[in-house]
Amino acid sequence: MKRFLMLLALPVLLGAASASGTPVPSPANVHAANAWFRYLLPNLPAGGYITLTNSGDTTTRLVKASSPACGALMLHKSENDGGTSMMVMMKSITIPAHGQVSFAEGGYHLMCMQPKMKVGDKVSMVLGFDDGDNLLLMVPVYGPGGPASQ
Ligand SMILES: [Cu+2]
Repeated sequence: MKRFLMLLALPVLLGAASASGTPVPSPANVHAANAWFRYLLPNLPAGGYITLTNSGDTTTRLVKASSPACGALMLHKSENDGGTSMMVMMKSITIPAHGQVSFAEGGYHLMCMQPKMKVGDKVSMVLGFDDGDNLLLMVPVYGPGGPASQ
């Protein structure tokens, strides 16, 4: 219910901000590009990939992610520990001022635990930052081969 309310509230907030005539600071000056989910099977988590660019003068942190198509949506990092590949849950992911962080295989990724999606869908996702800002995205869903296979 909380997630549903947040999605509803976002367009209202954006509308109010632009109506006031003041420039709308994009959330934490963070811009997202090349977001996509890799959907495999209904009972397997779907990986989420994205590039986040911080055009601002201050460091920001991604602290949460949610999507109605995912159940839980977690921040993960793949790590290689002495030849064993494993995933670590991240409390936050830092995006340096004037810096960029790419989520990709073998590194940071989003983990969509109970995917309710299919290849060809676009699903909504909200990224939350440590200053309280949210970024609402529509994310395309691809199969195992990713965007290059489409
Ligand atoms: Cu993971």
